[in-house]
Order: sequence, then C-alpha cells, then structure tokens
Amino acid sequence: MATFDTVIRNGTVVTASETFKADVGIRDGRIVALGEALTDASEIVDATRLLVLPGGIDSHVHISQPSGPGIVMADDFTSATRAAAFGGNTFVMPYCLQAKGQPLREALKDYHALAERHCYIDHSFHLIISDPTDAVLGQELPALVADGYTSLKIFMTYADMVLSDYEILQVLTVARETGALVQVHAENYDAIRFLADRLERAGNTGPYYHAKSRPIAVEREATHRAISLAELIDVPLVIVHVSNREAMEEIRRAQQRGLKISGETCPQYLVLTEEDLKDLGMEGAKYVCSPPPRDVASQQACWEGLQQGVFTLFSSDHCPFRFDDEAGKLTPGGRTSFRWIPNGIPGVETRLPILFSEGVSKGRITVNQFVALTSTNHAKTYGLTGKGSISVGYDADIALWDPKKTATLSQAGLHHGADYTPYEGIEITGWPVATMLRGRFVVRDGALVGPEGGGRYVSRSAPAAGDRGPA
Ligand code: DUC
Ligand code: ZN
Ligand code: ZN
Repeated sequence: MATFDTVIRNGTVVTASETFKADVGIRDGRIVALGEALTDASEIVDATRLLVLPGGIDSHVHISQPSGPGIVMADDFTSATRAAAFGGNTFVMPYCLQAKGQPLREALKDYHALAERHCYIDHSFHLIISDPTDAVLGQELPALVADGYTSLKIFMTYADMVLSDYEILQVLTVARETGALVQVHAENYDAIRFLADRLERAGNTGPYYHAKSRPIAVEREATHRAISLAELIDVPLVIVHVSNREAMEEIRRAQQRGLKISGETCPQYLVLTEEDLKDLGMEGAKYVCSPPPRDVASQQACWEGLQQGVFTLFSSDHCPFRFDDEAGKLTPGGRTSFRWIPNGIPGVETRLPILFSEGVSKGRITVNQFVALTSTNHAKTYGLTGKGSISVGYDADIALWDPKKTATLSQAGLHHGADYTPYEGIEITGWPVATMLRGRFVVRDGALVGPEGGGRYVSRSAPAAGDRGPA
C-alpha cells in the first residue's frame, strides 16, 4: 500500500504566515506530510507554477433563506455549494433563520433537511435570532451552543428581524455565558424607515434610492451602538459587511481600546459603488444589497481595513436573487418602490478571484494576507478546528491557484443559480484551477468531479474568549 493517497508535487504552499516550496502528502482526507520529493502515492498531482492554498471558507452566505412573500432565493444548497467549489471554496457557513415564534431546533431541522445530501463542500450554520423569547434565551440557545452551533447573527434593522437595544443586551448576555459569538447587522432601523418614507413621499422610488435610504451615518451610528452594547456586557462581537470608513474607524477605535470587536467586509464594498444602482429602469436592482455599495473613498477605506487588520474576515455575503424574475429582483412590488426589492447579491463564486486579483495581483495585500482573510481567520473566528490551513493534521481542503491565469468575470462562466453577476466584466488575474475537499477533487480542470452530497455538516466549538480570531 502506498504511503499517501495523493501527493501534490512541486507547488508553492501558502499559509497565513508563510510561503514555501513543498510537496503535500495526503492520507485519509488529511494532510499528513509537508516535505521534499514525496513520491509514494496512489496519485501524484503536478502543481508546478501553482499555489497550494487552503480552500476558501466563506463564513457569510445565505442559501434557501425565506425572503418574503413570493420571493425565492436563487440558490439551493446544490447550486450554491457547486458555485462555491468552482470559486475555490471548501466550506460555507449559511444562516439558519428563526421565523418569529419558531423554536430554534425546528428552524435548524428545516435547514439540515435542505442541505443534507446536497452539498458539494462542507458546511455549518449560524443562527439568526429574530425572536429572543425567554425560552430561546434561557434554554434553546444554550443547548444549541453546547451542540456546536456556536455563532449567531442579530439585526438592528428590518421590521421582521430588528431587535431592541434591550433584546440585544439579553442576547449578548447569553453569548457571554455560553461562549457563542455574535455577529451584528449594524444599520439603524428607525432612521432607514424615516428616510425611506421621505424618499417615497417625494416620488424617489427607483433602485438608486435604496442607497439613499441607508447612508453612511445610519451604519456608523448602529456600529457604534453595537460596540457600546458589547462593551457593557464585555463580550466579543463581529460587525459584518462593513462598507465605509466611518464604520471601519469605529471598529478600529474599539480594537485600540482593547475590545474584542472583529470586522468583516465583502467584495461589493471593494469594487462596486452606489453609482451602479443608478438606472432609469430597474437595472440598478442588480446591485441592491445592504449596506449599499458607497463610493471610491469608501472602497479605499475598506482596503485599508483589510491591509491594516481592522477587518480580519473577507466574506461574500452571497444572497442571490434572480434578476429577470418576479420571484427575484423584478418582483412587482419592487417596481413600485426600492423598499420591496429583494436585498442581496450573488458572490460566493467570485469572492476569491476578486480579492486575489484586486488584492494580491495588484499588490494591495500579500498572498499570506489573502489566505488569512479568506480561510484561516474564518476557521479561527468561528471555532472550526482542523480547517483553514495547509498544515499537517489539517483536513486536505485545498485550492490550487494559477496566479497568472487571466479571466473576465461573466454570468456565462459562473455556476450559481442567479441569472446575472454584479461583477460582470471585471478582469481577473489569478484563478482557482482545482478544488479538493478532504483529499478528493470536487472541481478539476474546469469540471465538476465531486459528488453532490460529498460535503458534510461540521459542528463547531466555541472559541475560547481570548481566541476569537485575530482581532
Ligand atoms: N444582510 C445580509 O447579511 N445579507 C443580505 C441582506 C442583509 O441585510
Ligand atoms: Zn446583514
Ligand atoms: Zn448576509
């Protein structure tokens, strides 16, 4: 019997801290050796001129999430994880949305049923707490954290999800007691409502006014408030999908004061602007997401956040709706007001190429920062052990990258369930040419070779209070 099932030969291994030439020996789905001239293998994969990176971990995706009457998300677990694999990912963390009044276990049962036997890559779930009843706070949540559902998201906006400051403090208290990690969607609900009402009254109802109803101050204020509430309870927090300098500086200040606040940003805040929403017709709906894309100065601030470690997570916030579809962006209500346009854009397949190309290839970040921001930090932050690094003992979740390969992003070349990409036409240098999950190829030479259902659910540990990622 050969020593290794597979050896990846002649590649350049990249971790969050090092870049070195090494062969990677894989047995039983794990990395068991890093060394020179490893040969005794059932299969040798030649990685000459390729980078050997840990598979991407996208800790912020929405899949099959109920999104309002008549609205259907464009991806189920089959299509979302297929697209993710083509984009160099081996792990996604979708949300499990608690409907008002719904027990958390019931919600989880539904999502597990949707995911089971359909995923091409591994996954686990964050909970969305929309109804923090006494039962949820006192019994359900603590039991689920103990069972490996160790992170949750709360919202400071949206009629059906917004929590009051009192409720946020209650959730944060449970997080402190259980070790769960809380993510916050930081936008001020009442301010958005007020501004949206005023815009509508003035007849400003097109997609562009989605951005005008959620200006930077709305996000900055909520970011500041969320941080203050976390400070009161003395608990870590992740501020997700940060779009601009003012919110980024709030997080930086908190970090400088020693608070355990982590920041996440996403591709839309690096390469889109609110100008993309400007269209006399409905084309702008393709870019409607929250917070909205801002301007070039905000893009620059988000780069600074990534470069300087204020943001330790780069996620897609994949939240796909079809454009030319009444169950998607062109829902009849959306034609009457931006308020009813489904909120979110696809991006699970394009996250890594965009950051590699705009970041590594253009010299804004190092390839080690790329690995940290797209894989290693996600595993550390969310208590995912044995994933997120090319290291002995870790799962052989690997993306082989051709750093010189060029491509143009286009809907025709993507594998998601949406009928458009907001990143159409972006020129890319650096592309994932193969994706391997636990030692087996899922994507190879541009073809899907892994089985539907090859991805597993993974239970997570609660990171120790002092080890909530590198914030
Ligand atoms: N928040 C997200 O995280 N994703 C899509 C929509 C939203 O408001
Ligand atoms: Zn959000
Ligand atoms: Zn999201």
